[in-house]
Amino acid sequence: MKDFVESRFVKEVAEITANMYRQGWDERNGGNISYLIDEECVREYFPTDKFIRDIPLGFEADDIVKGRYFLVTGTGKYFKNVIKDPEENLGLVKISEDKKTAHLLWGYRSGGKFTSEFPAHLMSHAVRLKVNPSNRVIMHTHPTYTICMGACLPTDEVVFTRKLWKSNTEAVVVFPEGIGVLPCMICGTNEIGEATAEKMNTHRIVSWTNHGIYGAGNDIDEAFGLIETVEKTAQIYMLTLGHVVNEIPDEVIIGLAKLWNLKMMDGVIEGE
Ligand code: 2HA
Ligand code: ZN
Repeated sequence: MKDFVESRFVKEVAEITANMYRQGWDERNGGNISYLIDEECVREYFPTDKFIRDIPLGFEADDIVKGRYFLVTGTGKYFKNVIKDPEENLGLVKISEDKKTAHLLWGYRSGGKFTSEFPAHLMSHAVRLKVNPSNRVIMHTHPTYTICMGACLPTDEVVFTRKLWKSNTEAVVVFPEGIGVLPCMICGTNEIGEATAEKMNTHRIVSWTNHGIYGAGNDIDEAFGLIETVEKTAQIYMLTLGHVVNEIPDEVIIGLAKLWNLKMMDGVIEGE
């Protein structure tokens, strides 16, 4: 069997975590990623009925993730270190039949476990898979300007989305469904996981006020691309705050949505 460390899945996560660290988004153990891998891919590397150990999930996961495999960043692990030692900082788990346990197939070498946010990730995966069966990735990170922007605005997703769309012409094109916004909450709990997943019914990105962002995508590039576009836009917003002379007119935003045949989030642009 092939060596999982050499797989494209481990390489993709190792490269993106290093990249995100260099963006300055993932200080210390900040951020976490989970990546759904299809069984036929897992079979190239492992027998699918032999496990290293079991790790309780701490909640009962949705039926849709039962028996599925996730490559997940480890709790307390640093994004900057994944590329140096993937087997210590990542783990591959299979969700058990009773949906309460994760069977470990690979990784967390020194006895570690998945990120404390894994329940929140699984809840978001379940919702996104129902909306879009091709969704594979949930990504959480602490992008600086997005957090600044959240601190400066009311916790209102129409207001947040409008400010983003009015600051960068790419914004409405990349996330026409807008950004979901949660108030400041205690992270690592099932409550914030449920609230995030609820937003994921209608948005692929959710801002956690005073904390960071959650993004979903069909692959690593798509989830990252979504987050980096929000962050770039938030940077433009914060750097121009109080000085803006040329704000993107509503007609241009409507024109962009028409050009790309996009369904915009309701209530953000007047007259739409
Ligand atoms: O994994 O980012 O939200 C560390 C965190 C918690
Ligand atoms: Zn976080």
